[in-house]
Amino acid sequence: MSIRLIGGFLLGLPALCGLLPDASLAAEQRFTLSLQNGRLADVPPTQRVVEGDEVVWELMSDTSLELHLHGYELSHSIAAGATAVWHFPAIHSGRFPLEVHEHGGHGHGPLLYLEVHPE
Ligand SMILES: [Cu+2]
Repeated sequence: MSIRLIGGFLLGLPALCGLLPDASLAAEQRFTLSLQNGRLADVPPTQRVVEGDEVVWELMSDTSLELHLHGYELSHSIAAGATAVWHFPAIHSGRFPLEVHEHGGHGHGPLLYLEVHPE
C-alpha cells in the first residue's frame, strides 16, 4: 500500500510520506474515465470514496477538453487522443460535480458526481 501511495505523489517525494502519518490509512480509488465527444461511455454517475482516500482518474478522450471538479476547484486538461492520470486526495467530504469545460463554458451538465463520505 505504501509503495502505491508514494507512487501517487505528483512530485515523487517519498520522504514526505514519513511526515504524513494519515496517508498510510488512505486507500487509492482508481477509476477509468473514457470520454467520447465530451461524454462518458460507461461510468456510473456517482463515484463513492471515503474522506482521505486518494482519487486516481485515468483519463482518455477523443477530443481536447478540460475537466473541472467543482467544490475542490481542481481542473485537468486532456489532449485529443491522449491519456492522462489525474490524482488528488479526497480531503473534503460532500458531493461534487465533475464537469467538462468547452470553450470557456460548461458542457452538457455533470459527467459524474464524486461523493466523498466522512471517515
Ligand atoms: Cu466547471
